[in-house]
Amino acid sequence: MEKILVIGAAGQIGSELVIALRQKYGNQNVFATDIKQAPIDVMESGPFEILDVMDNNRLIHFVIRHRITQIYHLAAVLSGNAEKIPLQAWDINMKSLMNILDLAKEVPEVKRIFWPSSIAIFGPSTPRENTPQYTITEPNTVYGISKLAGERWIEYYHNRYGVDVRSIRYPGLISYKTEAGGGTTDYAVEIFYEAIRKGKYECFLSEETSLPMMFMEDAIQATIDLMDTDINDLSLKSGYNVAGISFNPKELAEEIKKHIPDFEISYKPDFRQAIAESWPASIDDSIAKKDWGLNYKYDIKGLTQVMLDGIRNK
Ligand code: AKB
Repeated sequence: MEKILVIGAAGQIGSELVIALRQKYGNQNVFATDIKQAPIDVMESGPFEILDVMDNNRLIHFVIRHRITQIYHLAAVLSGNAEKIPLQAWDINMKSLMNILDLAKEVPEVKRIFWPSSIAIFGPSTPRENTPQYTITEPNTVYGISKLAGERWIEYYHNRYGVDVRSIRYPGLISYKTEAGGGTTDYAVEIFYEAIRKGKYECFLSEETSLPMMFMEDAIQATIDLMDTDINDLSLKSGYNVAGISFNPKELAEEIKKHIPDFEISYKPDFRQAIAESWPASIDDSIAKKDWGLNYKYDIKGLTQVMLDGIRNK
């Protein structure tokens, strides 16, 4: 029987992944942890504990005590926030990953790990359209550097110690349950809240800045599908390109206007504009489709409808 540890259960991905994993593996078999309180349903539908992934001793004890077999390590400082505290962000993003990798090497019961990578591993010298899986990767953000280094480390641990770590290069993730924090793609979440609260939004990216995005339900399904795949079918031992759908702030605003005709958007690009311009506008995800059957349910129209309904219901 699988016993699953989710680190970062209060975050944007974690708060939805915990619920999906509990539906699949049973509430009592999915241990949600974070350094802060998580949404009520995460804390009440199964075990929840405050746990700091940087505290190696407690982490190992936790894993042994609960006979953990799979770890989803989702805690990270995202791109925008990381630029404000570069060394601290590097430390948190890398040390936490190394703690998990070393633990998996030492504790044979831990059979499989998920660690998110990001489109941030690409940089200004990467081809921006239909970015291939293998291409130039020269990130110029601390977050991107840490994700690229992480990808190299997970492959190294696989080849050297047989540790099974799986990873997706997530595009921007769009969801309404837990607000994202500190990312460059977060405009695509904030815009919906502001559209409903104020009827207008001042965007920190310029109108033509296209980025790949994905609705959270599709991201959760992709994560679970990748983790369910037989390792022999996975041709990559690092992060898989995942495309989602590409659009720019102007196109998203047009879609919102179909539901809220008076919605107004204005543009005031800040430091995140340069980060966005260094990332792909669209992605080639053919290897993920071939290896583990990646597919999507949501386009820009579908996710706009669900975001507006979801935030209104909240
Ligand atoms: C960010 O904007 O930092 C993240 C990401 C693309 O990894 N959403």
